[in-house]
This record gives sequence, structure tokens and C-alpha cells, in this order.
Amino acid sequence: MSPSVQKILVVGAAGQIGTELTVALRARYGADNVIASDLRRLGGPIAEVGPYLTLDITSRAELDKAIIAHDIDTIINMAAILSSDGEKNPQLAWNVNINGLYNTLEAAREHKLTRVLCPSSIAAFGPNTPKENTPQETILGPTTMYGITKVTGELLCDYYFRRFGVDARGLRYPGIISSEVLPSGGTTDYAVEIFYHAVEKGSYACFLGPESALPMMYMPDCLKCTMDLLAAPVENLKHHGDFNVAAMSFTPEELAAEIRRHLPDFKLSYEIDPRRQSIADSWPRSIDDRCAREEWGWKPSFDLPAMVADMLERLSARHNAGKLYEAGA
Ligand code: NAD
Ligand code: AKB
Repeated sequence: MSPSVQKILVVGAAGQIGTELTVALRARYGADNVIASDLRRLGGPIAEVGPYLTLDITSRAELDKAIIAHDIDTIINMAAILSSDGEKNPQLAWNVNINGLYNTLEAAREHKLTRVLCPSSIAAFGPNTPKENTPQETILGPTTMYGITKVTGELLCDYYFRRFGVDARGLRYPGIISSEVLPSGGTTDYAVEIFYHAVEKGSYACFLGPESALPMMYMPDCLKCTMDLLAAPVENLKHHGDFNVAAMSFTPEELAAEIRRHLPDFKLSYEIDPRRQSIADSWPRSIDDRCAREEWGWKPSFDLPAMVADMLERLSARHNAGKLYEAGA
């Protein structure tokens, strides 16, 4: 049995997932035991409630310094350049996503850390992957630099586990929908932006086409699967860096129809962005997450209607208070 997680360094803690994950980890492990870090200066609730620092994950020296100073035993590496930004600057995507993960794994090996978690993505799949109910083991073949870094990251995590005994874990997140930090630089971002525009203006021009079905997950489920995998007994795991996880799949049209059940006048139009459309077209439409369910008991709580109701309730309350864009986890 592997030792338990005690002192966690979250890298990329200012991002869409890192912000809410830091809050959730502090609630579970204690505020002083979760050190938030990012290339960007951290502020707001994250900086007020627990330890934080500025850290560039591409610098091994900075990472070593943080590990020693805070007696870290676990790293959650959320720092990344996502799919759309990765196509604008593939060199930066390689540097942050690959060299950042390599530094994390090497540091874990040398400092004998208890655990590393670094997410993968549905971007690990490509145009030749089966589109429906995509299996755990299948053709990958991503065509974006982001996807290439995600497949490489999965393989690196598995290699470090087998070769050096580093307990490195990862999940292939679908598009994550959340109400606290707006996403940026990704292809699934439309599924968050649509809610802000629906509440603020009653309309949204979507950059993906009406039939673009993609796998998605609401943030509470993202936090749950991340923390459940982090805490799963290593002896139960047959996979390590590449767990498929799923919750729901929908097209922009289906999402708009669900929003209209709450806001009947909501109007959806299309201004298709060819770059992000071609990325979306290369990804699966739905995911088979049986291995995660069997190996560590994964089960999502939010389907499309429950997610839409909760998002609209949260954002409408903030909009009515004149604070739509002022959220903080
Ligand atoms: P994000 O872009 O919102 O946040 C990433 C954070 O990393 C940012 O705060 C950024 O400042 C930071 N960062 C960038 N370069 C850095 C560096 N050199 N050193 C330290 N920090 C740096 O991303 P996110 O959506 O929160 O994604 C977190 C992880 O989850 C990523 O690995 C991403 O690939 C994965 N993922 C996200 C989604 C999603 O829909 N959000 C879906 C699938 C996978
Ligand atoms: C993106 O769209 O790039 C991310 C992802 C699915 O990895 N949200």
C-alpha cells in the first residue's frame, strides 16, 4: 500500500480547474497543507486562505525550491497550454506541457514524492479514434500539438510508474464547465461562455457548429474524479496516467435547448471558427469510462439538465448582484 497524500503543491492554481481544485483540496486536506502556485500572481480567496507562491513549472530549480521549502509530498500539475492556444504557439505548448511534466516527474523521482497527478484530455484522441463511446484502449493519433503533449504525458506517467516506481496518475478530462473562472485557450470554452452570454444578453454566437457533439463534465464532478483518483489505493489501479472519465455529451443545439427551458427567449446563432471547429471534429463525441468506474469507483453526479440548472442559478444570482464576472471560488 502506498503512503497517504499529506502536503500538496498545486501548479497552475490560477486556472479554470486549479482555482476550484485548490479550494476543494484545502477543505479536505487542510488549508496549510495545500500550496497554490502559478506563473501568474495569485490573488483573491486562494491567496487569502492558504500558502501560495509564484512558480514557473518549466524551471526545475524553482520547483525543487518549492518542494524543499514546503516539505511537499504530492504535486498536482494543472499548468498547461490548451488546444486552441497550443495551435497558435505549438512551441510554447510543448515547453509547458512536456518540459513542465518532465520536471514534475523527475522531481518526484529524486525527492521520492508520494504521488503526482497530471490531467490528460479527450484531446489525446484523433480523427481515426472511434467517435462514439470511445474505449479506454484504442487508436489515439491526435492532430493538435496539445493532443500530442497529452499522449506523451500519459506515456511518461506510465513510464515513471513502471521504471522508477513514481506513483503518477492522470485522467482524460472532457470539456469542463464551471461558474467561477472563465476558461480560455480551449475548444470546449463555448460551453461556458454560452451561460455568461445567456444571462447577460440573452443570446450567444457559438464558434462551433450546431452538430458538434463533445464529451463534457460539470466542475463538481471534475473535482470529485480528481480527488477520488488522487486518493485511490495504488494496488487497485491497472491504469495510471490515462483514465477515461465521462459525465455527459451534447451539441451546442442541445445545450441551447436546455438553457431555453429556463430562459425561453435565449437565442443561439453561429460564427464558426475554422481552427476550433477542426479541432472539435477530430475529438470523440462520447466516452466509455468503464475502467475508472471499475478501478476506483468513478460515478458522475451531474447530467445535462442538472448542470444547466445549477450554472444558471449561480450566474443569474451574480448577474442580479451586478457581479457576473467577479466570481472567486
Ligand atoms: P487553464 O489554462 O485555465 O490554467 C492553466 C494555468 O497554468 C494558468 O493559470 C496558467 O497561468 C498556468 N501556467 C501556464 N504556464 C505555466 C508555467 N510555465 N508554470 C506555471 N503555471 C503555468 O487550464 P485548465 O482548464 O485549468 O486546465 C488544467 C489542466 O486540465 C490542464 O492540464 C488541461 O490540459 C487539463 N484539461 C482541462 C480541460 C478543461 O476543459 N478545462 C479539459 C481537459 C483537460
Ligand atoms: C480544450 O478545449 O482544449 C480543453 C480540453 C478538452 O482539453 N477544454
